[in-house]
Amino acid sequence: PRIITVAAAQLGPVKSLDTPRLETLGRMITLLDEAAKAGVRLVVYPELAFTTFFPSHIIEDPDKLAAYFEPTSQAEPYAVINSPNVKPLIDRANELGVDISFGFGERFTSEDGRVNDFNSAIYYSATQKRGIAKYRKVHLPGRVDIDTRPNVIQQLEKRYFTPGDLGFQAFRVPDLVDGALKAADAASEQDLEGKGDPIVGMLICNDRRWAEGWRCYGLQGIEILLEGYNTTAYAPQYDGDEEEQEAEALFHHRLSCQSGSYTNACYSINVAKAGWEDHGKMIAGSSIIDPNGHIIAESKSYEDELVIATIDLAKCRKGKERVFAFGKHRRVEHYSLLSEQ
Ligand code: CDT
Repeated sequence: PRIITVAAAQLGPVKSLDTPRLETLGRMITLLDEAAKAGVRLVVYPELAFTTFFPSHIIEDPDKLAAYFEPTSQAEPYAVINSPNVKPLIDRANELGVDISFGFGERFTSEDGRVNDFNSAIYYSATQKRGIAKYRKVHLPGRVDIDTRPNVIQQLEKRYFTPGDLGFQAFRVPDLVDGALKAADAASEQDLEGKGDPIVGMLICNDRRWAEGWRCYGLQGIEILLEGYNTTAYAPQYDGDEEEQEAEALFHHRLSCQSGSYTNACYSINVAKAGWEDHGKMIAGSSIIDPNGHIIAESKSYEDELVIATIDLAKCRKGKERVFAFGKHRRVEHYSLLSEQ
């Protein structure tokens, strides 16, 4: 059977713009070690995992901003794995034979020399010893201009990043599921190749609130959706007191992830960077959600914490073959508005 033990590696705060990169990396490696001991085969880290949530800071000096990005290029799209800021994590994943996925600031140089910054995530296969998929955040929240109101928490993703240009490309992950039975268990109608290697996709934070991305993955037969986030718990510019705001933020986070998992009949692994960073507090609520939309494991702290579940991909079948059998029930003739402005 296609049964895998997976983990959301929630990170507590990465306190400030100056927090040493190797300190955070060490915390990530500790979580990876613990996960391997628990028999986990895939560990998912948050959005912009290696640094504080720098889009909430005003960084005007380009040289200072560069410190929060890792270089990649057309020739070396996964160069991030060789960065001294990242490589020790990759080396440990290789030693342990555990796949990892993480978010990072990507500074990409095209063949013609143009440079674009993206809010990205990759999937690294420890058996293949290479990055096998990349995603660039499509829905960038916030603003380009600095918010000049007093005491606001800045959200400058539109200033620091270009919207993702890779779309929502699902991919197969080799070697994650053991056993000859995997072909017989191929879970989705789209799985005509019968390989049985899990069909996986990635979203980043704000993307999880948009049904369109989930559905693009759903249409590709996705079985596991990986999503990391940094979500402000409360801010002076929002309505309600601090407790109310945080409860609402957590409610909308759960609502989005549970709904996306249910309506696309897939598991989702949702991973926070949580707690108090210098710019403010972020929600926790890291979770693993099943294809019926139920939360099967959830974090209990705002600190570094592993959220582990053993998932059975056959459970994606019910939704994919019944209520959300897209080929049978969708009415695309009425959906043209979705691709118009
Ligand atoms: N990092 C990120 O995308 N944060 C946004 C904040 C938007 S304000 C609700 C999020 O959707 O969580």
